[in-house]
Amino acid sequence: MALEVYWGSGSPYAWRVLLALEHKRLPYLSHLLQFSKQEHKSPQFLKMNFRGQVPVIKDGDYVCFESLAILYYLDLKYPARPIFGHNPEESGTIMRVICEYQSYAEIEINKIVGAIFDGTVDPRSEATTHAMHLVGGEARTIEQRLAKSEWVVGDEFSAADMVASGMLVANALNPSAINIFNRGPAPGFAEGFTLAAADGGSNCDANQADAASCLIARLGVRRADPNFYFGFTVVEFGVSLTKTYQHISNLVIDLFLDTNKDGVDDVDLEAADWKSLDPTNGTEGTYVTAQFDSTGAGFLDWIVGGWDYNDRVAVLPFTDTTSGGLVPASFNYRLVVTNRQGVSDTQTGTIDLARELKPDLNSFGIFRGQSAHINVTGGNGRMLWLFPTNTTQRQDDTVSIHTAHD
Ligand SMILES: N[C@@H](CCC(=O)N[C@@H](CS)C(=O)NCC(=O)O)C(=O)O
Repeated sequence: MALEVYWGSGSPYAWRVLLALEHKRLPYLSHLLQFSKQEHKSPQFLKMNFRGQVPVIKDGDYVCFESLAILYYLDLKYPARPIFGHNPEESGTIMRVICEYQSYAEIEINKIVGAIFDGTVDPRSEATTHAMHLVGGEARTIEQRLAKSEWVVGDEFSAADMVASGMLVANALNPSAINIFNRGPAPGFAEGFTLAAADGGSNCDANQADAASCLIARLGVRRADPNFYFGFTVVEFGVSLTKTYQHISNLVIDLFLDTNKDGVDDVDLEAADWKSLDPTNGTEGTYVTAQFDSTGAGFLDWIVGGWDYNDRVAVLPFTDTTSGGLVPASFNYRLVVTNRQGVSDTQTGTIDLARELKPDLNSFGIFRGQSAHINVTGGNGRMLWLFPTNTTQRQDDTVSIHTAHD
């Protein structure tokens, strides 16, 4: 029998459980109780939870209430996509953050909520102001964590996010801003793009990321600042790979564009070692971009800078149609990355630059220990951020943006 969940609208405790069920992709039967009709005080409900509070779950004959207990039960009973960490240290930290939240934040939040909704406390009282200060302090500890990672603990959504998400609603009302924090040890660079596709290429899925043929991690796109390109209007592609390249000249990166979306490629944007593109005049070890039309006629575009040995990300510039290049505002693409061993990987997708997400800064340096607060306009979507000077494992990241179209 399907798992059943009893919940009430606007209850952050119930949200925790719904988030866990969704995250674990567990099918469930939803019972939305009406507080106004006192459905949570009915004799049937009180049999499940004598306190008359949501959430409650029923899994076969087993009934559980108290949101944190439910999360714990669900994780033990359905261990796939764990929410209490992958090892004792992660579990300890997740539980620590939850305990801190419950001991120091939740108790104060409930005083403020009481003041606003139930009228049990005077909103202007010293006690409420004091509670607000304490909650602000606790919120900052969570915010500091989120400045360094997309999730409250570690690299994944966990029970800590589910528990603290009630408090984070204020943050979620303004998710058009992102924080980037340089954890050190050196100054770093951040490069922001609109994500084109997050999955790997055709040769890999999430379970095969280590396969030799799985090269592509993500592709992003943006219009570059013309000041960086002598006034030319240039489209930059941000590419991240699953593996490091010893020298970027070991890679040939082709973006085949179907500009009129008729199923036939009409433009080849290529990034490769200059010598391989122009054996007579090209300099070996200099990485460049070039553009070719459907007849094979082409031109050298830009020298690619900014990469380092053993990186796995690159920013590739190509001049657009308004400055004499072949990149239009909208097209279907086939990204093909080929390494020196002749292994190649392919990703296909569609790009529409009218849907570009525009951060107020998309290319900047940031000192160790500093954070940058970046506002984004342009609508909803996902951004790809590349950190070329970071350690290779952490050179790319994605973030969801929700803004009104500007
Ligand atoms: N500690 C409980 C709190 C549950 C709770 O306070 N639920 C509220 C909704 S946010 C409720 O059902 N209130 C109805 C009542 O107490 O009469 C948990 O974590 O599940």
